[in-house]
Amino acid sequence: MSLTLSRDDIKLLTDRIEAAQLNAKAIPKLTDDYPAMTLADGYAVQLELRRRWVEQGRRQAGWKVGLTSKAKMIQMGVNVPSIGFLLADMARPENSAVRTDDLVHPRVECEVAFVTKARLAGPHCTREDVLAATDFILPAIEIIDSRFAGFKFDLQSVVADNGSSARYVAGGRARYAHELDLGTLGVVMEKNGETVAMAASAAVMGHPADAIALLVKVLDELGEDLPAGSFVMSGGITEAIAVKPGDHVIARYQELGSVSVRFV
Ligand code: OOG
Ligand code: MG
Repeated sequence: MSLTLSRDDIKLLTDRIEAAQLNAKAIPKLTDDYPAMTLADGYAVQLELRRRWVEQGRRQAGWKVGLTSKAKMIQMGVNVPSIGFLLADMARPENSAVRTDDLVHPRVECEVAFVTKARLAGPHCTREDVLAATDFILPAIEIIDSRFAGFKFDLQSVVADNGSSARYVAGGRARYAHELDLGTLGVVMEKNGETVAMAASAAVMGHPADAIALLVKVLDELGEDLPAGSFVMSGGITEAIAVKPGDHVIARYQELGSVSVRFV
């Protein structure tokens, strides 16, 4: 797929996304003004956003894969996975109070996170390659926040918006991948003491390591690799749940303990 946007358009759309993120103010999806935008254009905007922020001194911690489960695809009406980058300053401590006044309309997701110990690269990365390069697994909660009005978008727009990345909380109990059956881990999400979603990790492409393999293939298409020491989230297992100030969320994972977060 090729670029339809000029360098100037890419800069202009990156300005829009950057301002929406920094001011926590929703904007129309980018394809309203640029209907011919392609997936490659979306990644060009995401790359420009990453380049600017890294240049400003923000550090990349890893990546996230999104729209990897049926539940998420159905919820968002997009059926192709996307990737986004994670900055170190988007991380929040477990059980901390996460502000919502700097977010547009936050939602939470339960995800299996991987921390890598070897570089992964190339167009043929497999589940086995991912597991061999995995240092350990952590349970995580991702706090996504689309910058598009009504949390409505298409694939090109959400990719430009860095896959709705906003905050993330890792915690629980770290485990070696070989100690787990990563395809069958159950997770229950509770909000304010009530169960709001539940599923098993197989919901993520059959096995969450397959989502990491997909990430490596997308990175390869973008001319990049996944360095050792990366923190990678494999995608929401259930649909995402909206949160507001005062809410308390806990994700209870089989074998991995639990992760919690509060919103203020
Ligand atoms: C896009 C990001 C999806 C996931 O885990 O599926 C995502 C969105 O739904 O806003 O992070
Ligand atoms: Mg996610």
